[in-house]
Amino acid sequence: MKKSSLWVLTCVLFVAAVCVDTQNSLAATDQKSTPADSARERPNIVLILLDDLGYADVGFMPEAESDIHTPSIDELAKQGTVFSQAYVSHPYCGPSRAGLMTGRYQHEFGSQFNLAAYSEHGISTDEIFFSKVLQDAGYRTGLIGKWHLGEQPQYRPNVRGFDYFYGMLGGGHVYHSKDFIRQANYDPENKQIWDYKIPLMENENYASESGYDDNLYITDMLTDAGLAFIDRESKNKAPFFLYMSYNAPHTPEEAKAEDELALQNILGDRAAQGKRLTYTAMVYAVDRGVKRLVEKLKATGAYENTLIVFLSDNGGRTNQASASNKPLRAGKTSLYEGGIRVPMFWHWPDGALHNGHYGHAISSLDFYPTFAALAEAEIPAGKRLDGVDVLPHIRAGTNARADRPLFFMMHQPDRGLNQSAVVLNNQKWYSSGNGQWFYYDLKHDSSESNRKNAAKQAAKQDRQLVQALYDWTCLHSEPQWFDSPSYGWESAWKTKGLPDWQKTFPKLYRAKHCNDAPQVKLTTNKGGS
Ligand SMILES: [Ca+2]
Repeated sequence: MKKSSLWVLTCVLFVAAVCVDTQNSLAATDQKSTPADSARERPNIVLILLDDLGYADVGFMPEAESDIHTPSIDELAKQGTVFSQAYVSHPYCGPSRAGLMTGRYQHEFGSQFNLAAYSEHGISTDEIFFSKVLQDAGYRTGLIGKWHLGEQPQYRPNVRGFDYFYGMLGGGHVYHSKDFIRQANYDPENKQIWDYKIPLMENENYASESGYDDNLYITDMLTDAGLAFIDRESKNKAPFFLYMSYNAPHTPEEAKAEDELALQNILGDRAAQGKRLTYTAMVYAVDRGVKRLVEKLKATGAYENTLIVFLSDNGGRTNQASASNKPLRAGKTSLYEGGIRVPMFWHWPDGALHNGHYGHAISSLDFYPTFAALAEAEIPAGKRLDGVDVLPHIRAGTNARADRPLFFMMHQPDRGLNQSAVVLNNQKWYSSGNGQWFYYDLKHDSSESNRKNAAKQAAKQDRQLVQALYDWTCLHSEPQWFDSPSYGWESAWKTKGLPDWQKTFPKLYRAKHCNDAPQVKLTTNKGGS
């Protein structure tokens, strides 16, 4: 290993582990994204997060499927910046959202698994969400839709930085109101009830059912709530942050019949069939929602100075043949690109964004420091962050992460394995967790189909990325929960000796690795005041 390369990686890890406090304080308080920003009103931020949307399942992506119809989303993307190498920090819902809201890898605070329905657990309150940082900076904040970061009162949106919440605390919901359990028939003490059917919430109460009938569709209900939020908040001088967390197109696959018909009419022979038609109609319902959100932003005068960010929380589900992540390999719950690389655009007319395509790697971990800088917010003292303020790079088209690898790990207790990957620019190392590591050249092989040839070409120093990934595991905390008890993952974790770094990193493993690494902090950060 060359000394210079080692230094770069040491620096990367050192910055990741220790230096971020200073860096991000500076980013938040002393630096403006451009000098012009200080003269401008702080922008509104609308974050549109879809659930399990495939990489090719929205029209603006380079290899979009022809049976997808998303004209309103595509129009925004065309006027904004499209990202072809945008990552989330985990290949499924809960941990990905934990990374998004905390700006940290979820493994560092024990949130590696989904929260089960009715769980007593939630994301550690030591972790200050960026919603709280924006709220403290004077933003009016709203979450519409899916939360999945803790159902108990101390973990709910209203105490994690959201002035307003409308939606579901758990991991998803059925789509048609005829299938919702009405409040009059709902027993909150009955934990046998499928949580996807329970009444929607508004702040700390169940949402009003006034005007309910059996023909409502949840995607439209969430859009309606988003429109009402924009209506209310655009009247205030304060900027707003609206987190539109649609549960579509996550299962259950339930579309409006008229959306399926509309796609058949519009697309003719190109329209999908069967379950794929249902899925594409669920995405189309979101597109109809985005159209209305844009119209509302325009009608209220908020449009020009609103940053709209659109992405998916993880890759699409290909195992039931509904989603498409073309040309990427695999999908949700995989650390191949199809599980972690997601469709994304940013749109902000007043924001001087780089128009067109941004091809460098970027992560949802970068949102926290970027949004905080935009909001001129103060990041809490001692808050650890794993991302960077990417806005200057998005404007300039430069690489925000040229020397900052992205780490990925998905524990699979039932198999006793840690599926693992590390990406730096176009270099990627991947292991299913059995100790074998494969190199992929993502620039020429984004579908990760050529591991053998690529492995021969891989420069020896690239293996240092696996070392960096191994070093990162020193920051991990034990999982605080293990998804549904019915999976048996907690006992499997123990009986199979996870995390078992020796199995994942056989060539690098040292029993005392973490204890003798000076840059390592094993304690959870307290996150300031
Ligand atoms: Ca998801």
